[in-house]
Amino acid sequence: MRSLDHKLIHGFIIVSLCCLLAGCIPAGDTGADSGITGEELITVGFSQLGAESDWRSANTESMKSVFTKENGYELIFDDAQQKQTNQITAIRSFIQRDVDYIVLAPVTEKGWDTVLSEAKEADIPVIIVDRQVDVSDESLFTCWVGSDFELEGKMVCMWISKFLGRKGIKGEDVHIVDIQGTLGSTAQLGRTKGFDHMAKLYGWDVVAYEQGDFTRSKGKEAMFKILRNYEDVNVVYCENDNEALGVIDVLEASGRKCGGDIANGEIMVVSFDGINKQALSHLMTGEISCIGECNPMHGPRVESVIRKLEAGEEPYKYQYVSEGLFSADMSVTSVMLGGKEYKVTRKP
Ligand code: GYE
Repeated sequence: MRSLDHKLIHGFIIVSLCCLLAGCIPAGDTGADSGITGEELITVGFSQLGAESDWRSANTESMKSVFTKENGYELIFDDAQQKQTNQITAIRSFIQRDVDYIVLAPVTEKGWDTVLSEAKEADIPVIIVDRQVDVSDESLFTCWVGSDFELEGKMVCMWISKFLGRKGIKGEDVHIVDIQGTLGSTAQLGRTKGFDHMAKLYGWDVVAYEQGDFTRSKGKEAMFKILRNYEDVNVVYCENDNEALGVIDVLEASGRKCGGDIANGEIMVVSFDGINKQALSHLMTGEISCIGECNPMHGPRVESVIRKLEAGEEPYKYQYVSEGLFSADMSVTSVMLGGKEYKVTRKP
């Protein structure tokens, strides 16, 4: 009996020593499936606002492909289905789980102060991606990565003006509608602001604003309403490609032709993104005249921010992605804004 005890104690000491020397890896966390050994995974909680468009799906994909175990990350992904309350709940659960970083793609700009203060109190850095947050204290988030939506809007409008100008069409003969994205989102606010600014500058007749919510179905509804209520619309400014697809469905079903020859009765459709395959094929055939590029591939950009933070460096607070225009018609090859030239290319 005594010698058995002895053996057990002996064995225990040997196992403990081996364990100490090996760095004592707790059971179930051997690093075997993490692809990296000896290093802990960085946990990232990502609150994605929804899945309303092809842009959004590409954006989600970009994030998921970067934040993998092989790359050293544990990603907790949450799809908020267009509801800010769901995003707030997700952020609170990330805080509870004590993630290393929170990444937020906010549905709209306002209403983030409280939950972001909670993240700050918990000492978790928050990286905002795509749309922005409108908070009273900018220290509530570490930095933001995304597009300049107002600039995108201005670029598309300048393209319209140059393109129609070459055909001898005057500003007052442009009867344009704006099919807006999700109201209160930075993409909508910026693209509408850019539109308003340029419409005024060129003396366009702004016939109506309708809500399109960045979706094909809402784009359809909006265009139905416009056709019912207004006769002379000749340009449709859609705040994304999915809306444009809905608009084209309705226009074609009503026997109208989509295209840039508005002097001969065509209706010109322009939009934003350049991701959806059908929209790109419409671009090639001219049903969509121009698309303002919007780049969704933010995964690597957010990751490089995290790398910087891990290295103790400070990332730039606002990181804008540079973008251009797409059109199959090459009569306009670039637009100039704020002293900078933005190129028009045939394809993304
Ligand atoms: O243009 C649209 C999406 O916020 C940039 O949201 C994003 C916009 C994008 O639904 O397709």
